Amino acid sequence: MTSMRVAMIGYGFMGAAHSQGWRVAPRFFDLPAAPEMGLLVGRNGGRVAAAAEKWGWAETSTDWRQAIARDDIDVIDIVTPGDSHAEIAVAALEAGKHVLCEKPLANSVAEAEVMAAAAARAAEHGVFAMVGFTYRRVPAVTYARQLVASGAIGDVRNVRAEYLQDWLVDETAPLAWRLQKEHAGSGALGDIGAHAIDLAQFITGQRLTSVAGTIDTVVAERPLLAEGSGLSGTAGTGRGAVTVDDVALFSGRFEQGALGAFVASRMSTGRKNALRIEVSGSRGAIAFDLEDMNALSYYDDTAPADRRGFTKILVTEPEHPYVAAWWPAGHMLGYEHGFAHQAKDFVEAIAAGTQPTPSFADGLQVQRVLGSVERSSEAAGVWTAID
Ligand code: SOE
Repeated sequence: MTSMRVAMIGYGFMGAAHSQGWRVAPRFFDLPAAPEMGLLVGRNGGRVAAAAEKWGWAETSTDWRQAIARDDIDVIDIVTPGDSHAEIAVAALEAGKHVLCEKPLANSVAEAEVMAAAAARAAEHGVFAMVGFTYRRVPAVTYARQLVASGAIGDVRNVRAEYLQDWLVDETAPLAWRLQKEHAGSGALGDIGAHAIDLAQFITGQRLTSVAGTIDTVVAERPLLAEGSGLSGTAGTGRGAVTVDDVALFSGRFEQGALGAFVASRMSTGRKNALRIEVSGSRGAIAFDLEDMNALSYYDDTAPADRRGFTKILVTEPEHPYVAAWWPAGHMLGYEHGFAHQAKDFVEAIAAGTQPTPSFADGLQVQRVLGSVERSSEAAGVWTAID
């Protein structure tokens, strides 16, 4: 079997999740090529060495350009903050490396356009890029898309999608990079709202064509970060401005006419990682909640009236997407399995010489939705077309 040697740039929270995906996927799925955890890259040599030791990467480097220049690297996996996605991804694609890039694709529509153009050029030479909207690979979510496509809920009439977290309710939580526009691009909107947008479009099979919304920063200033990254850390001395949104609310119009209501919030007290979606159709409905991720609720409006009601389907049967590779029926899967499914799907597509999904063009389209929500908010919530 051929091997596919991966260099991962970045080693924070998403680095741990991707490492788990690369490690586990070839052990549970029969893959056409074996992903190898070749090289872990980060700016701090000591820290990157410790992360590589912990997660099982063979080598380390402090220079992503050297990683891209190496002949023995096939895949560049980007798990850095959004401010470096474009530069790394474009350089990697131009060097002939396949790319997996964390979401949102970029910090702006302009950057995402450059990335999607580079991906389109590379694809002509059999070099492919994918953006990591991992929740598509939660079995219940993939199954929800299959149900909707099979006509089980009829025509989509209405969508409600929300991604709720509460890690910023605490006003003393420090100013991590996710709260700084120059690093993260946007706040709740881009970080978690992007997932809700992707999920809504993925499950319905329809794109949003226009949006109207408002974004809000609830806590305008926070203590500077002394130590830590990602979602947590210890506060140091001094304070700094929060330059991204804490909450984003918007309406969206889908291409076949249905309206959607979206919420992305890091201020939803008590909600830790609640990515929820409900799709109501002319013959039924489906509902999913990431905090109960092994289940999908299904309502069949064609059932006899005295037997109607949301049925909680445990998506843990071997017939369900991805599940057969894991445990016997009813033995639950968790957050990290999505990253193994992502690695599996990526390797399979690359080995077959086909475009993995979601592509950078898909990532660009989500970025355009995010940009349109921001423009709508600046224009007092006016309906704004997605370019
Ligand atoms: C933080 O809000 C975060 O880690 C996101 O960045 C991830 O995309 C999401 O999966 C979990 O929450």
